[in-house]
Amino acid sequence: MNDNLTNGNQIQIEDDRTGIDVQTLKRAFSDNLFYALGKFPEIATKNDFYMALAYTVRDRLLRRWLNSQETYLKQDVKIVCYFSAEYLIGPQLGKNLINLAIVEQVRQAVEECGLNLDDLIEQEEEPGLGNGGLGRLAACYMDSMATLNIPAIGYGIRYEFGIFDQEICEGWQVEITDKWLRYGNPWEIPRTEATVEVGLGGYTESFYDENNRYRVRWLPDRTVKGVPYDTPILGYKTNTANTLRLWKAEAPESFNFQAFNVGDYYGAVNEKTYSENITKVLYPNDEPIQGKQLRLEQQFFFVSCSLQDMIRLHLATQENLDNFGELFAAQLNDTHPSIGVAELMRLLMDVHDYEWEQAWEITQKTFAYTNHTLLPEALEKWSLGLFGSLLPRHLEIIYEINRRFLHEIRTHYPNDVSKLSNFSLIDETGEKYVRMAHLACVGSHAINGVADLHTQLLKQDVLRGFYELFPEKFTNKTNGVTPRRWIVLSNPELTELITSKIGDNWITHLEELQQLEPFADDPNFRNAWRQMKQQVKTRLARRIEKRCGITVDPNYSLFDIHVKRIHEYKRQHLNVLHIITLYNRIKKNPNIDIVPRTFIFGGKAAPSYFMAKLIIKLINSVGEVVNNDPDVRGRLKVVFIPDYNVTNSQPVYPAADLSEQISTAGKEASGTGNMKFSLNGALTIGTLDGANVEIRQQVGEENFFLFGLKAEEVSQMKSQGYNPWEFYSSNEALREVIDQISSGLFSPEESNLFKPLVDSLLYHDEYMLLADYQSYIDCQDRVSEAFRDWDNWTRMSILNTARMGIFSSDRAIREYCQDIWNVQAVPVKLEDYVQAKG
Ligand code: OX2
Repeated sequence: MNDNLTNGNQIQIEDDRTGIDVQTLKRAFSDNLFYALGKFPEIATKNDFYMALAYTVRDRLLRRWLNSQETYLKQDVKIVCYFSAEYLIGPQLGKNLINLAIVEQVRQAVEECGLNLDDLIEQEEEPGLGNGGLGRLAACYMDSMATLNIPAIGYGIRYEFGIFDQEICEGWQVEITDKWLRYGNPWEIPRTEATVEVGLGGYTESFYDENNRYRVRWLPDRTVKGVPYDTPILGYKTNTANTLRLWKAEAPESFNFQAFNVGDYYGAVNEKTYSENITKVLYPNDEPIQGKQLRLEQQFFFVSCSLQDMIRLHLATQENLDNFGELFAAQLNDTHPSIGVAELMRLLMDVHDYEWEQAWEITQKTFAYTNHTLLPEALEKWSLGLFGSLLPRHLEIIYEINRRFLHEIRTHYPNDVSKLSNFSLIDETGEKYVRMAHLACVGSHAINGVADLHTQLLKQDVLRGFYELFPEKFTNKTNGVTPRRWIVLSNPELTELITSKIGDNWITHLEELQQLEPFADDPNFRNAWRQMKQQVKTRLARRIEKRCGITVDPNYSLFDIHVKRIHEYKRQHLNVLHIITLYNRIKKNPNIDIVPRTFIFGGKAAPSYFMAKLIIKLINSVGEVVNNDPDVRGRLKVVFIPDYNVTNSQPVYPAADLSEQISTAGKEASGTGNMKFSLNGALTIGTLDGANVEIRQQVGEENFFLFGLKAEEVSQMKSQGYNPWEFYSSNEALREVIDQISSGLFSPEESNLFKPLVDSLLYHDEYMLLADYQSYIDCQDRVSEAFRDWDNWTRMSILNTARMGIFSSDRAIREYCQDIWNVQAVPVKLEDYVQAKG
């Protein structure tokens, strides 16, 4: 018998429950199936097996998780608190197996039970708690912080329904509610003991305290309970496991009791529903959010819960909050959590008795703000009426912040009254609004953009005034992605090939991919690279066949991939104009020598974004015609992969030959999909936008397909009065394509179907597709020519991977730690847990 089991007061790192040899894993797996799920193998569903395996893996990271928390608590270390309304962490099982370095043992263990590991991994339903890039960035950063042993807590919202699932019916997007919690979530643990209360509505009153000091208190007319659900975020081959703490809203008991006492049972239940609505559903972005009271409630709810939680943690070891900003660095992931500035001020002054000046110093020291967009419609502002009725105390605090801030402005610019309205936290140009970006800028000690160009444009344009006022607050932090998920997990074939040449240190030191460069000239390596690419393309081709019923050719066809949210500025429809252009060339000359291409799209449109949904329909309609035209002979294929999410994206990035990054210059803040593609050896066709600029610098101009107007040319052309019609009338090929769309060639059953799209291009063309059309087509022709020379294409592909190392999220996190957070790594020791006696 195992000695550890008889040693009653110790739970060991590895024992019969947590060992990582095949036999122990097998035993733990069947134990979990029986004891946690109540099933025998004979009656278990695939999901039962998945759950049993998930628990088995979770058991093996709990030790690291608890030791990490204990280490942070005991050592007074500075902790990063990442405030984000969105996290797109993706499926957890595969990632945790890799980080624990137990993939092979577990594969064998489940095989010996007659199961297949990949099938079980596929079974997991991912938490879709985000819209796109911003939420996925938060997830990559959580992974990197854990891997780098940076103490961190990710704070956010546990939406009951995440981003909708997308189905495609007759070419249209249909939204289905995302019931991700339906079968339970084995990765989270509720921590009901850390529940907090959050107030909403009501009024404020002033009073004099026992020391005769003027004070204000907030008397909310509702309170909601915030219950934390924790998910461990384990780093790669390290003992650090940080916490993702997501808050769920619940009704406070007291409400129910009151109502029960007066016999109002239904009223009580109603109140409960009302409270729980706060964390019911994620707002799909890209639609104006203004006026959505529930959205403001969500933001305030999770921020208040999180700040109260931090204060509780702090006071567990510290006497007071004087050094709060020395022990916490709170990063605002866009303006969504920026109400935190006012809430921390309130907590410090109204609850913990601080005076304004000291509270303000602590607040500014604590917060830093990341901006993720230049699009004016995405800059958050809340009407004063809504804001004041929900958060009366916070509005007062914001007024006071503003009063003091505008006083500084007056001293700084004594002769310029226009500055006051430009800087004010309150927009008074029409209906009055609170400007959340201004609040974030004033309340933070650091402000950053997410790519070089984006930060430059922030300084010149959107946040120009703030940059002039406090230039020292501004830095750039170019985004990054985690190589653990986006190479090791998504692309095992590439992982193996790289590791066979340069070892596996690149997984945590991505710059080491540079060592691949010399192999670009080695014909054997190029051969191996090409075979590897063929293999992953075949893998994707099989999925496409299964999911969409479309046969594509992984061997000779160029995989041209455009996956991301559907938005006019991202210009999926420019890609469509190219497809139709190629189609027309074939129709005119069916024997034309053309490089075969498979156009693969994926992405969700916000449910109320009419134009984006019409673009999805256009892609599918063009596909219908092109895919079924005998003249095409399979040389062009158009595929729309439904329900693009983290899970479905993982097989996509590795299979790309060409990555479409074709947003209008100046519109995409950074992009991160662009990085995932190029890291996996795709070549990019792109504009000088977002991080494309830096990607091109890194991989070399000769290994990047550049086209289109530059950001300053875009604004110049706009200011000179851009007329899309001129491009239409002077370009025959373009005119033909546009006319075909408007004549109903792709919508025979309803010839006017795409009229809104065509009209928008011909008469406004906000995103300058027509201006960039010819340059795009010419560039695509260069791509096709280049693809004919497979050997050189492969060389370029290798060089892309080899030179992309700086786009690791590890690099980004190191920069945040040094320049903004002033946080150090804290190694965690694995220790047996000795139970307290008695
Ligand atoms: C996105 C940006 O659009 C994208 O360019 C960027 O890569 C990503 O954030 C991560 O920084 N919502 N999503 C974004 O910005 C906002 C606002």
